[in-house]
Amino acid sequence: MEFILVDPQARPHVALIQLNRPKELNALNLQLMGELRDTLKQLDDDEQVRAIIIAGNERAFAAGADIKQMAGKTAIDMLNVDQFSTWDQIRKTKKPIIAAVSGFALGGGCELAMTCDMIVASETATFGQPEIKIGVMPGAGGTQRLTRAIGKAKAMEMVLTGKFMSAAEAEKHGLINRVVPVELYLEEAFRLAADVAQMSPVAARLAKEAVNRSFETQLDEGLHFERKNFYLCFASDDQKEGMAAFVEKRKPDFKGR
Ligand code: DAK
Repeated sequence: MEFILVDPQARPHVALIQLNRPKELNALNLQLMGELRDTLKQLDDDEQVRAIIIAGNERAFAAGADIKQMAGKTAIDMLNVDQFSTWDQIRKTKKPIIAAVSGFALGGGCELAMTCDMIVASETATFGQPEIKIGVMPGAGGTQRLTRAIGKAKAMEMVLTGKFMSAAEAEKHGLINRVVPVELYLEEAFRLAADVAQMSPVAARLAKEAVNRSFETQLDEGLHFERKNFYLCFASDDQKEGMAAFVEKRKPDFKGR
């Protein structure tokens, strides 16, 4: 891996992926995205991993897709590269993913954070979809996920003017989970990941699937999907363990079975 650092057991059951192109503010070139896709697939298949954190560095989570790499491309070049398979792989990751964002999360960087399941930000985090300023528009979910997260008016303003949103505003509008001082943001992401990693991995997977389904279906169908996943939890040893532990007044020991 050239542009990504991976620690599969940064904390018990928690993996850390760090985007690592600091000089380019972690601009997401095709190689980096390919490495991220392959790493997520590996971690998703690793039974020891129960939660994944994606972070950049203090100055930048990611300042967007690599403009220098895209500048000369034609529509057919973009089509043939089929970057969407990479983004789809990220979206299909079954384990919970937390974005730990400090500094710039712009364009594809903001979209990457929004593709994750939760976002912990430092006070210096800045979110934006500034593609309009370079003559294009969001291409990896920005118009859809941002709108669902913060509503039409604010999303429209960000997408049409390229204006950035501070971490405090992003928290106020429900784009992110929480804001903490910059020296604590990674630790806070680890804390949240550890909370998730203590739970049943089976239940976490099924619950993540069900929450995500709510973005794609009518209420009726979503409730039906939720119910099926709820029943499926009862096929797991973890359900037996979780409920037995409650009755016996002890901590559950979930195995992901
Ligand atoms: N691409 C390439 N290089 C970048 C970059 C980017 N997005 N952002 C920053 N850099 C590079 C700069 O060129 C500079 O490199 P040198 O000139 O030193 O070689 C270095 O990082 C430091 O940046 P600055 O000198 O500009 O630093 P400043 O602090 O002055 O400014 C900034 C920071 C973040 C405000 C500024 O760098 C900036 O505006 N960056 C561009 C932000 C942007 O427009 N992002 C959106 C890009 S378009 C798709 C999926 C995704 C996408 C499209 C399609 N498919 C699935 C099909 C996404 C598109 C985008 O993200």
